[in-house]
Amino acid sequence: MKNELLKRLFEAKGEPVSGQEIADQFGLSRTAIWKYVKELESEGYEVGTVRKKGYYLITAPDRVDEVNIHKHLTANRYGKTIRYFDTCSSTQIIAHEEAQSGVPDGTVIIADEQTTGRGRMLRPWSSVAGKGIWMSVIARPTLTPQQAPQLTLVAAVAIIRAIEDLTGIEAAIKWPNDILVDGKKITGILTELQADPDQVKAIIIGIGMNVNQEAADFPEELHAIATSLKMLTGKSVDRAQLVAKILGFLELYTDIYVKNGFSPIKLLWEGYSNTTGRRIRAVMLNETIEGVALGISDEGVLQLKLDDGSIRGIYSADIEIPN
Ligand code: BTX
Repeated sequence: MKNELLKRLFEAKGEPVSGQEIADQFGLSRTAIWKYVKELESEGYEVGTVRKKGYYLITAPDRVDEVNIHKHLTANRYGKTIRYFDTCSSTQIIAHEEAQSGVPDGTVIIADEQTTGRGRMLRPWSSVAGKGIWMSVIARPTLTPQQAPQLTLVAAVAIIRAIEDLTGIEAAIKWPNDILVDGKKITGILTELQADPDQVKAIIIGIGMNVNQEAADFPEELHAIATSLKMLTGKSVDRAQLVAKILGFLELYTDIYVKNGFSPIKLLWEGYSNTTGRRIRAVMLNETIEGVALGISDEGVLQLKLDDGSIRGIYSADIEIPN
């Protein structure tokens, strides 16, 4: 009910909304509606009252909840269902549980803060309250499990487009899952799979984006390697609007991938890649090799030309750029 009230306040764009009418419609008392208004105020919304006319919204806090995201959403499926948490362990963990319970394609789990956000190989992901986008999208595209890893690259392209559209910042992709600006990490992507041997059940696309942090919001060890949109532009960014943009591009590019294959995405991806054509070091679990990055294959596998002229396909690694 509180969400419904909020939705109406937003839709009225500052005009008064009659408490009496809402009360009648939902079979509640006016006092009940007043209590919901008080709850909204305690969450940071500023609500005004006009006698005999009702309530109107003065300001809304920068919250990445369903109502705020839906104000900007253009996607048809992605983001239609949103579960928002003020705080949670990891949206990725919750998304895995929700995916098992059969939620629809494009369901989003999003939190204002994560206490145990994680990256690849369970590395910690810094997810402070109120400053970033910490979300997991449950996608159910008709793909084989072999085609699933490319979704990390699809997501990277979608995120870069969203950042560019909203802020004008031109970010770059470091294969496979980092988005960088000026060599510092602004976004990490973690793609995980639930599948039968021949069919994808769900792909959980975890996106961690640094938006409104100041340098002091990052732990010491990240100062040299992380940045945020606010640190780059000096301006705060409306996180809900950015989430809606990411979801729009993510749906668009996922659909293109499913319908037309990876080639169109690969073209876009290579335009944004900061590794193609450069000498790089691929650090893998058991081995570290150096060579020139030639680009990616149609399977999203990084092609590395070694000094002896041979070409190696890299499926998973951390990439470093040697001095
Ligand atoms: P990754 O394994 O490529 O990167 C993890 C590394 O990035 C860490 O070891 C650390 O050095 C650095 N790092 C940690 N936090 C930050 C940060 N906020 N900004 C920049 N660098 C950082 C990348 O993994 C994938 C991250 C996905 C995070 C999302 S958030 C929503 C979802 N839920 C969840 O628990 N994970 C995903």
